[in-house]
Amino acid sequence: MVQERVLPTFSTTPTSITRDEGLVLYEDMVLGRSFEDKCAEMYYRGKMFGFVHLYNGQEAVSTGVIKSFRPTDYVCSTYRDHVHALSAGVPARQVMAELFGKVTGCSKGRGGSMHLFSAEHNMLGGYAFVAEGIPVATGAAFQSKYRREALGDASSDHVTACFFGDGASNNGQFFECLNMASLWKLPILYVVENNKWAIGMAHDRATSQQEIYKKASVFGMVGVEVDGMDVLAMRAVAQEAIARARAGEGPTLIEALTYRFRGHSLADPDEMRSKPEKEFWFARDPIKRLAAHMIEQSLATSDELKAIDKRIQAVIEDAVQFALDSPEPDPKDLYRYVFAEDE
Ligand SMILES: Cc1ncc(C[n+]2csc(CCOP(=O)(O)OP(=O)(O)O)c2C)c(N)n1
Ligand SMILES: [Mg+2]
Repeated sequence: MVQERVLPTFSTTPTSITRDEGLVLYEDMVLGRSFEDKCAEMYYRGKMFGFVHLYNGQEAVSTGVIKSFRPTDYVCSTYRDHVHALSAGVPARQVMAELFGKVTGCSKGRGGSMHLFSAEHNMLGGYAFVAEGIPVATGAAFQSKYRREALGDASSDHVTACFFGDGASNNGQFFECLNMASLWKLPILYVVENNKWAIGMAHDRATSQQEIYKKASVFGMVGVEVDGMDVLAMRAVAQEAIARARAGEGPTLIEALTYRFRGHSLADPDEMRSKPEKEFWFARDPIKRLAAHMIEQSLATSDELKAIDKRIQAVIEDAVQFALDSPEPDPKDLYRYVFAEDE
């Protein structure tokens, strides 16, 4: 069993939330979880092809960061990208249709599960290659700064969030990009979702310095460790990092300690991880934790939360129906979108 790291000392104390803020966070996490539970069902019913990687258990990371963003900020993900896209505002219909390979999908049916894009929602993509999104996100942060400082566009104060895994943090692109981002004080959050595993490779067997956030220090960057199963802690750390980025004070490396509740992909029988390890993390389910907090603090009743669950279920059913009813891409359009088209 992978030794559990003692859950972190926060650099930031989670701030209290209002009822409305709590409901937004709750709804977003329920959307992510329910959407993906439905993905598993549709995958096993043969509606999706290729690999499908689910995010169950990690929702607090996406929600805590992206719901602290403005709609004009940028999000960059990995192949485990459905929930980041949903948090960024890509409609469930468009994400489901993309997973079905339909022309109405956010990547017009060309990308599938691992390649969700939406220019409209500043979703810079899911990427199948490990660590491939890190340079893309770093470039997005660079352009925000360049527009503002070199081209004099004062409105260009956008922040980028770059999500990737513990496995990706051993890739060379991670180190190269952190170096540049710190040197140029780029407005970016590097969010490592440390779920302890890279497919079947345990983090402690692959990584010399296991506390990934400490790697920020060699670049003179702020690095923080946060409980990635606690959306309020995620939100507090994200808000602080976003404020720093927007103020021109540069990047932050955030290591979120989290866990995926399912196998690496829907094709993985998930036999590598021990039962006690899984149980340790299942008990920290971020959705149940926020629900308990909201009820305890009298921010919402159990019935109100159940009503949200029900409403989201209807959104998911609608997304599935939309995806089923949508057409496949036309073979005559095979070469479309390879190059930019004239307006
Ligand atoms: C460059 C590259 N090498 C290897 C792979 C095969 N691969 C796919 S996912 C994965 C594990 C990555 O683990 P991590 O970064 O921790 O992300 P997680 O799946 O845990 O979210 C590997 C090695 C790949 N897709 N790209
Ligand atoms: Mg991992």
